[in-house]
Amino acid sequence: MRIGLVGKPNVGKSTFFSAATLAKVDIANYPFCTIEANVGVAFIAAPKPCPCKDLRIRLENDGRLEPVSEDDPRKGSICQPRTGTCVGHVRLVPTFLVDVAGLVPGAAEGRGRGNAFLADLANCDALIQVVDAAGLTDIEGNPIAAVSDIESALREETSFLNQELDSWIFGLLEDGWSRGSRRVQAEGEKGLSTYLHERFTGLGASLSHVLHALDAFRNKWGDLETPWMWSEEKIRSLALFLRQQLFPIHIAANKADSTKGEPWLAIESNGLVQPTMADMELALRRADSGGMIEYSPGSDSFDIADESKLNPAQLNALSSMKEKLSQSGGTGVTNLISGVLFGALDHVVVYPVADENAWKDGEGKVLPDAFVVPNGIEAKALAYKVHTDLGDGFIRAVDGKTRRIVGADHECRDSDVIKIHSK
Ligand SMILES: Nc1nc2c(ncn2[C@@H]2O[C@H](COP(=O)(O)OP(=O)(O)OP(=O)(O)O)[C@@H](O)[C@H]2O)c(=O)[nH]1
Ligand SMILES: [Mg+2]
Repeated sequence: MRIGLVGKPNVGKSTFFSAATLAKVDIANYPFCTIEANVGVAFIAAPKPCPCKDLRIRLENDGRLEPVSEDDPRKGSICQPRTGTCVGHVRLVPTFLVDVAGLVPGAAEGRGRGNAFLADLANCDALIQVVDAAGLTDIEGNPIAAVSDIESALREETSFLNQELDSWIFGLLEDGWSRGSRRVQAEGEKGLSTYLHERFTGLGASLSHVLHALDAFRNKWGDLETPWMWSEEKIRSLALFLRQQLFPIHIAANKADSTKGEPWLAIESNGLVQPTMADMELALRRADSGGMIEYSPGSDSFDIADESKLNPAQLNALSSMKEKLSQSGGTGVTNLISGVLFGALDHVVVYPVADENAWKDGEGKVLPDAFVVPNGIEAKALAYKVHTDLGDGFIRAVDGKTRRIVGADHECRDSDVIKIHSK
């Protein structure tokens, strides 16, 4: 999973990126050795408890495990994650975050990083546009006193990314239009969907994206016949419907600590809209890493470790952060990422194991792997995610919770434990 952060300069993309990818020391030991400079890993809590909770209950009932002790640093978790951590059965799973700098008007016409910028966006599974909801910067990112009409500024800012994407998609459509039209002449409507699917697979288009876009288009324009006669306006409108399918854009209405009212309510978006306080998230995570406070990302509060070690200025800063945090129900940073991943993208966490009874891998590690996959992924497709050989040699799978033998088309659900048998 790869989530791209995009937005005009100075809105707080890098702050959001650093805050979300700042891992505590004990989770920094992850095996992504070579990642690009602007790519980081954010650890996000799985929506459901780690199955090590069920395993613990089973072992305790069998008298093979003592109940959790008061001072257990892992608060009962007994899994051994290869990546991320699990404390109190809250399993943290990795997701890639990309800081995609370089949003300038005219990218589709080649301005700034031009098509390279747009191609970076297309490589992401989802996009979060960071906007400055406090209106402290102009459209080029220069600091200003505060815009007079923040609502319309925000609408303009968010529609401008959409327009860039629309023009880019329109360019790609126009480019091959006569070929696409010929296929409609030969094959009818199906020719159009097949053509669009092929044309846009590079941008992550599935056939279902294309069919949804064509449905919306049909609602507006009626039939889909004679595309060789379509006006530019009509083709641009198809580009828009395709963009809505291919690039839902989620909004981080950042600097929410300094806004007047709730200007993000004015934003029109086909994705999530979440007020965020990226620099507070960064400060809290740093203070937590430094041992000054105890803060878990996503929480609306934190505990000060030892007040006697802090000076009055530090105590003041912490108490004002605490107030803002409880007012807004958290900084919004992890909530947004988790909302995109598990809500909007409808992904779930599945735990492949080699032993369906003990829930261990071949080396005896308990529930070492947690895969973030589309909800309902079929067992065989899951096998391919684990290893190509496992997919190629797939025979059957076993649901670790029910111990039922299931076939290649068995749909996996959130927090399932799956054993795959393969040749
Ligand atoms: N008040 C407030 N300021 C913030 C917040 N997040 C970031 N900032 C400030 O906004 C400024 C820009 O932050 P960056 O993270 O560098 O912004 P950017 O979008 O990466 O900017 P470019 O890399 O130039 O495109 C910095 O001064 C941050 O401290 C926030 O939640 N609230
Ligand atoms: Mg930056």
